[in-house]
Amino acid sequence: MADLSRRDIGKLVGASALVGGGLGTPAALAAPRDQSFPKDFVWGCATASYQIEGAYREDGRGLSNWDVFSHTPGKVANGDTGDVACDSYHRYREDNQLLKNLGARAYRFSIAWSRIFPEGRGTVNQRGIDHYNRVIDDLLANGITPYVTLFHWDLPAALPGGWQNRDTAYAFADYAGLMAGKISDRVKDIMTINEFLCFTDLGHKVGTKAPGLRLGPREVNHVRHNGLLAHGLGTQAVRASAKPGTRVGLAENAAFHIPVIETPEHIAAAKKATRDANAMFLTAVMEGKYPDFYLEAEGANAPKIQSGDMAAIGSPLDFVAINLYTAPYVQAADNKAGYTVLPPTATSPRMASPWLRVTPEAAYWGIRQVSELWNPKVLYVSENGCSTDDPAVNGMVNDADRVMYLRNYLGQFQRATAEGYPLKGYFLWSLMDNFEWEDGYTKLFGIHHVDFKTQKRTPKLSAAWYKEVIRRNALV
Ligand code: GBH
Repeated sequence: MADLSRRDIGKLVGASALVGGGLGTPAALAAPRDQSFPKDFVWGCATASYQIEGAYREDGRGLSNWDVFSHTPGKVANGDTGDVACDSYHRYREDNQLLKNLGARAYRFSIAWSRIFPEGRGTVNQRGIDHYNRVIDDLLANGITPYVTLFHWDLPAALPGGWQNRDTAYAFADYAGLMAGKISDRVKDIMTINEFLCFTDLGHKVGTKAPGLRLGPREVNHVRHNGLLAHGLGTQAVRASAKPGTRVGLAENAAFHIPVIETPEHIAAAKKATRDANAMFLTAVMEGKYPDFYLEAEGANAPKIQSGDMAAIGSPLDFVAINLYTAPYVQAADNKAGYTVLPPTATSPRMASPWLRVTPEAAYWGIRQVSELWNPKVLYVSENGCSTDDPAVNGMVNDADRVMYLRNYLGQFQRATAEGYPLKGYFLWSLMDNFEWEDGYTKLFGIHHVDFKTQKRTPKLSAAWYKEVIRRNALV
């Protein structure tokens, strides 16, 4: 339908150009393209515990691997830590008001596992549970729906061997089951795990994230498998202990690919590239097995799979949530894989974080590829946003670059909804400037500026823009 009307507009524009010599505005051209989102689209913002909470030794919280990592000299820019961060542990009411002022319907935040189980497993710290109950109750009192992530990288430091130890997956399941039992009377959407690649590969192979190791391929594959197993056992545990009607999913930064030209051969090549690139993560979760090509390529280094593992990992999900930032272009090719991934060039536009290339079409193709490959019932964008350098101009934080970025990505998400893909909501990363992992406070993703000396929050230009998008339920 949308295509037809666009074609009609094209005809009209062509005709009027012939007749009118290009002067004046044809009526069809003046009519704005419908850029609205589906009714009941869930507009929200996202954060994560270690990046915003601070209060790292308060109310019985145990240390996490990110406390250890950020306190190790040389690991994080400027020696920054999350000891205080945005102090949201104490200021959550104020943060919830920021959401309310935006008109946001939902908030995605994560629970710090080590506040609940200071030792990772065993003794429960009731004060940790009380804290999140207060956060949830305050959100609900303000008409904001909580979406809770159970693990966003802050692993209890006390767990022996961390993710190298298979037992950590079982510890996660205990924690997931406990929390689901405590919050599912009020929280209906639970995400097990955020982004496998970051705590597996970047933590254990590249070493830029906690715990900062550089292990060999066999050990890395075991870490990946333990991460997937945690998701699978965690999903089962949530289902076993949550109130009926609780929905379970995960938040994954799947690797997507943009076809260089929108023709059937490049579209098919890009889709295959996406299934291949996620073989050890989302593909395994959605298909309940590692693709054969992956196991063959890894050979003796392939993960050791025990009976029941893949059934747990492939547990059916109620929704799939995608953290979507950037993706490369892909071209069909006459080689074994059937495609070539095009490397970015020196002039590829990027935001403040060097890895964050501006590729808005990734938004549309990401949603379409997940839908076509695995047909999930419901999709969310659990994160999308960017880092910018935000000078204050006339008392306003000028992040027009962020508005440019968001407008372009949202346009592509809108296309996906208009074509009928089941995208039900969008969580902007991030509600406010926060601790950006190994970049510390040098890369800022917030639509609210945070003065880390005074903890004052100030809406940026992008917050005003996002508020208007939410108000209209349409791209502005
Ligand atoms: C998300 O990860 C995280 O969930 C969130 O906590 C974070 O604050 C946000 O994005 C912004 O970064 O130079 O090759 O090591 C985003 C996906 C994938 C982005 C890994 C950084 C490292 C690139 N991340 N990537 S590399």
